[in-house]
Amino acid sequence: MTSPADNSRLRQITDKVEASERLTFDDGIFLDEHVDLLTLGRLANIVRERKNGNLAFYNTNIHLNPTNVCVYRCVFCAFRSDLKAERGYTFTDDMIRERALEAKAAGATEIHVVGGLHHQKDFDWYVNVVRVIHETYPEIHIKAWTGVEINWFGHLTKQPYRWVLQQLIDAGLGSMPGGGAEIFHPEVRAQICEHKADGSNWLEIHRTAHQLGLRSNATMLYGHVEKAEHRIDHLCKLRELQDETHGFQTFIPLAFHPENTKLDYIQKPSGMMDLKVMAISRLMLDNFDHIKAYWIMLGEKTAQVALSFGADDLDGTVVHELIYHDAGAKTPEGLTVTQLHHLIREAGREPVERDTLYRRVIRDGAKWQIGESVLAVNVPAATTSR
Ligand code: V47
Ligand code: SF4
Repeated sequence: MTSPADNSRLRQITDKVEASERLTFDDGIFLDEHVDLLTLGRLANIVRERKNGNLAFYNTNIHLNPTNVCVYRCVFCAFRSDLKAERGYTFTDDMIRERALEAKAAGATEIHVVGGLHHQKDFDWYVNVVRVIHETYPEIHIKAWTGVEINWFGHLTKQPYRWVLQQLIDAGLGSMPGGGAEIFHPEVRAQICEHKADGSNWLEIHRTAHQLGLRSNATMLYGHVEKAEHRIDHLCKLRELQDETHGFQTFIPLAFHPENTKLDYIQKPSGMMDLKVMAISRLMLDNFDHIKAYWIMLGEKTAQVALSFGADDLDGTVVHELIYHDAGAKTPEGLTVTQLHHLIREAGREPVERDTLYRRVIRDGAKWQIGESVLAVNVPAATTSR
């Protein structure tokens, strides 16, 4: 970036960031197309430290993907299976119980549940997954079913989203994960996942969840066929809904992993792109408290650096991850708390274990209890400001 016009534009944007003013769609495009990575990182770090000081959050969690059988054929997905394929699997109640007991023994505070949309399972089967976990380990927070799954349940039951969500809440649902958002723009959705819930359905489902008192996360899948304008449009749509409901907790940019997918001719996003998307997300989503560097997807090294490029959360111990590992992720399937602490401390941040709702976890081995909200705590000043 060398022209005087570009320099003056960057000055205006820097002034806005320093004054906590909102960036426009055009500012986002300018940042994406004209600003170098270190400048993006410096700006994003201002917002990151303003919101979360020097803290970096993680949780003790476990994943459950109860089936990989899916009626949809998203071209970026290596996880799904056809109904009759040999690799298709579906958990029984006993297997679900076993996973919940494993979570209990590990002292997990959260179970993250997502899967395929099985051709032959009715809505009660999905409600039952939540109920079995809840009955086996009532203390665990169940973060389950993406907007795409809720949309499918609406289709199965012919009932409104509000009704579907209420049944799941009654069975023990605690919040919703952010998956299924991909890229909202119809031009992109038509190329990568044309049949599943569209962007407006996804947003409507999260709006309804927030109105019912559920918190949820949001994601964006990048590094495939989308362009800067689609990514910035996606972020602006999330920001608009957050203005209305304040129900989103965390935003998670998800880097596309091409291996074993129909898009395997596309190169995996570079470390430069991962950090750029992280930083721009932090800058555009001024009303989101947290930005997550999902280490499973980024790799531990990039996730660690991302803690200075806008991110304040690494997700968790994550045992039994399949979606990224089926798509070629080389990261381990889980990290210990000691390893997470080491990653965070080496990055110059202070590790804090949180629960799904961003309250401090007070822990004695596998025994734990919930403390106050992390944002209610005096956020310590960072020493790493650049
Ligand atoms: O919606 C699927 C993505 C998502 C691939 O809420 C892929 O805390 C890259 O949403 N390459 C599911 N991405 C995972 C998800 C998530 C992950 C971590 C934390 C949270 C949270 C949510 O994974 C899907 C899709 O966007 N995905 N296949 C792939 N080959
Ligand atoms: Fe099915 Fe989800 Fe994979 Fe799409 S991303 S094919 S909905 S499992």
